[in-house]
Amino acid sequence: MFLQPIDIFVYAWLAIAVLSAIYVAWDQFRGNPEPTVMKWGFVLITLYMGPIGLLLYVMADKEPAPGTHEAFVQPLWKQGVGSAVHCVAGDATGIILAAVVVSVIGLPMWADLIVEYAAGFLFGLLIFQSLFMRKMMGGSYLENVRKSFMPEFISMNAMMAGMAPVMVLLMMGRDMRAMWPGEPLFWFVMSLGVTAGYAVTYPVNVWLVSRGMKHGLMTVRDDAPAQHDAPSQAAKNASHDHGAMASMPAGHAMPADTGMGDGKHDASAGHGMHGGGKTPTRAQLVAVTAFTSLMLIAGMTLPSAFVNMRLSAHEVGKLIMPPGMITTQETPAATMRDMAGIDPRESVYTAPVAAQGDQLLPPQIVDGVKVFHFDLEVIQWSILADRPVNAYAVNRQVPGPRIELEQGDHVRFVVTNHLPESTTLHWHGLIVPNAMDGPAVVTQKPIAPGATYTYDYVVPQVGTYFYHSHDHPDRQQSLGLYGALIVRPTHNPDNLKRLAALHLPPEEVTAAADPAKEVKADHEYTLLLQEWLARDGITYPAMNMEGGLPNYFTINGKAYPSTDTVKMRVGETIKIRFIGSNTNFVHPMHIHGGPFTVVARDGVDLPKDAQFQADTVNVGPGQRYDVIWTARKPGRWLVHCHIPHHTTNNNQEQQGGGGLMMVLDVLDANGHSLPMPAQ
Ligand SMILES: [Cu+2]
Repeated sequence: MFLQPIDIFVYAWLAIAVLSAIYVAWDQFRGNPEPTVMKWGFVLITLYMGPIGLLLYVMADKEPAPGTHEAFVQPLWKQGVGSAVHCVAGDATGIILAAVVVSVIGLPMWADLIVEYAAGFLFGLLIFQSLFMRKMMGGSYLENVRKSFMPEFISMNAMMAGMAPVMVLLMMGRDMRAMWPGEPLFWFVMSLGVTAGYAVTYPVNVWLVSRGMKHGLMTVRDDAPAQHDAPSQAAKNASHDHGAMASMPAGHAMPADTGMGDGKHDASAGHGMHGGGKTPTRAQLVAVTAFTSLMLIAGMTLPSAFVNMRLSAHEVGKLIMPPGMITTQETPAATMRDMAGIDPRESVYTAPVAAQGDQLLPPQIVDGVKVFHFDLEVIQWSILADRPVNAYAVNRQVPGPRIELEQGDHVRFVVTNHLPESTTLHWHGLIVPNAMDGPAVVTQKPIAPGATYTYDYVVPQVGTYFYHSHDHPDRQQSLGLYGALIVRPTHNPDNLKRLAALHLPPEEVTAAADPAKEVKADHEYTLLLQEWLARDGITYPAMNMEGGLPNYFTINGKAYPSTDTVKMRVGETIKIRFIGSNTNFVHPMHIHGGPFTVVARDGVDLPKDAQFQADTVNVGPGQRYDVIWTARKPGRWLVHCHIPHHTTNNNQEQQGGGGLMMVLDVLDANGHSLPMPAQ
């Protein structure tokens, strides 16, 4: 599944790597005249480095015409390629195996690097260099381990110096899918890391070959007679030469005093040494060893200046962080999990583009109790016709369903958590028993993924309220977990009985409880606000922190021009309930066409003499304002936030605005909208 733009390239790269490796394997074993260990070396590095491995093979090693391999591989730069190939093939195999194991076990990144270095070095030395090369070098296994130690150490240090920072910075940077071996991005980053390691160790290998301390490329030809019954390219090549033959490109014997050769072997033993006799001086060897060691230390430690090396794939693996988020060596895993985008693969439902949030949810009546079932899920939701987002939704809508109750109702909310993280719900502004209030950890155990929790209480007050997540609300409420809760006064005797049983102070419960005093209007509209951060197909929780700033804004889950239009007639009134379900910004909500009357604040009706006229109210997070607006003249009258950035969609205007903007369409005397102005 393509989650990020880079994924297309990742898949293409990995496919090319596999195809290239298949080609190299086919071509090598079909008849490229060289030792089996080098054949495998090229196959492995092509698998790891993809087209770059293929390029190296074709340009430096693949016999261009029968019988020409000896001369073709002679140049020092090609010998360096061969030497670096068998270093990288061995070391990288160890490093990659270690990286997989370490990710699965969940070791922190710093330990990851150490284990990878050790595995790479040991794999390279004990298996690839010594065991595989033994055939060509002769001597006992232990002898080969001893002789290979210094060149392997120098070469591995350079390799890891290039590979470590690439792995660390790309794995832990932003798209931490790269930390998990189950993700293709992990393998792509490994591929880049190996390539960087190869690039850094290549010049070192050229030097090692030139000083006779490492093997370069060599030619080995089969001595079997041509197989006439099964003529293959290999057989044809073999028939070209005379008997078993491994040629040294430069024709030099291995110098005995490098510790790499003992001089007993003739050319047929397969030494591919270059620049024979020019053994390094002790000073040169010390200088190169010291320099590559310093490179290694730099490669292993400098990345820790930018990322938190104490984190493991278990803690942050697979997270995708918002662009622009500042992560440092101290950024905790919890911070990253809080700010990470929703993995679109978690989505269980795609809402139709036209789907609306804030839809009235009728209760089930069970023994006189109003029962509501809330299912919390990850869904795909459209805030604009062409802007899908992922959201944490209640009953597959954003905002969650609107709950309309009467004062004194006994309600039961059965909340089932299908989200990938724990959650709770809080009944904002209502006087409920503490255990029903919702703050995670403080008043209740968070509802674990898959678990159900029932909130059960009697509704004490009248007015405009809302519910929202109270477990990591900076993340969950910002991702859509909230909805309106409207309570109306009632004469129902059962309700009044339950209210009396609450023994609440009368001024809290009865101030607006008289249905005769309810402030009514011809129309009613509930307006819930939210900020969004959606980039490159990933939705992040918008927040006031580096990288978390929003680029979309919605009224009832939709950005203008997808917001509702309310049609009215001149003289009619509308009661707008502004609900501060927004989490990070104060939105000065303004209505065109004349002032409105503020009749309630935070659910509490204002006494007549305390009501006031205004044309803008600052709807801060958590606040509610009920206002009555009268349609004075025909026309399209805007309701909008007065921070102009909040009336754009990703900083663009569409049809005259965006985001927190909607239209009150006051029809003319004939019941028609005014014509749109000529554009
Ligand atoms: Cu605003």
